[in-house]
Amino acid sequence: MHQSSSNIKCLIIGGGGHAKVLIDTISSRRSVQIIGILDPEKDKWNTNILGIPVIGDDSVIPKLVSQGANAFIVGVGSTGNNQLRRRLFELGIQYGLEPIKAIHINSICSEAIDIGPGSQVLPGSIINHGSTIGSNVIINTGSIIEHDCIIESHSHIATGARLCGTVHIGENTHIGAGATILQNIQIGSNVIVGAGSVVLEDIISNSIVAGVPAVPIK
Ligand code: JB3
Repeated sequence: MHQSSSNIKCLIIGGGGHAKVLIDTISSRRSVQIIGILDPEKDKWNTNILGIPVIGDDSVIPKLVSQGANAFIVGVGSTGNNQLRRRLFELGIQYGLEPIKAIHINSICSEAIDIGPGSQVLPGSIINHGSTIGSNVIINTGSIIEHDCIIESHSHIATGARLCGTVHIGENTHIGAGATILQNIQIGSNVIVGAGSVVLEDIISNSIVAGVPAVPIK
């Protein structure tokens, strides 16, 4: 595991499966030093994940800040539960940490896009011209965000999902693995789109849809 000597000393909040992909992603750029992982599971404390120590739970953040930690990223993927990811993002901000972006060196990002703080663009994903990504968004492995899409904060585009051109996704929304959203579709906030769904019509906020074509299931 490469350890950068960067002045950006980053904590990863959450130490499960997603955190491993995130460590690979951050390490691919070598511009950030990851100094530790925080996780409430005591059996992980004093172990390490890909060479990064698991230091304790979130209550140790103030001590780590006093020791030089100055940045963070949410390491929890939490499929379908973006409220937890949102809460952890707000926690890092409260403690005065800077949210870093994690953009894998083997992702393909147009130069004409905006990516907000704390957002994650994982290996093999593509973001095309004119798209805007909010804060604390996950663009997971191998997903495709076509031209002129808007993805609002705390949303998660899961592995292999595809957004065609000019799709709008609201806050805290989860687009399941392998789902396809056709062009110009508007999806609200707090929506879950089931894995493998094909979305042909707009979806209102606070709903769960699934299937081919996707229909409301709750
Ligand atoms: O499908 C893919 C490619 N990735 C999935 C990802 C999107 O979601 C992955 O396979 C998993 O389904 C899931 O990954 P995640 O979120 O890392 O899940 P898990 O492996 O269960 O780890 C979550 C970790 O977050 C656990 O170690 C929890 O203890 C920790 N956690 C939960 N609440 C927390 C908190 N950590 C901190 N620091 N604070 C919390 O409040």
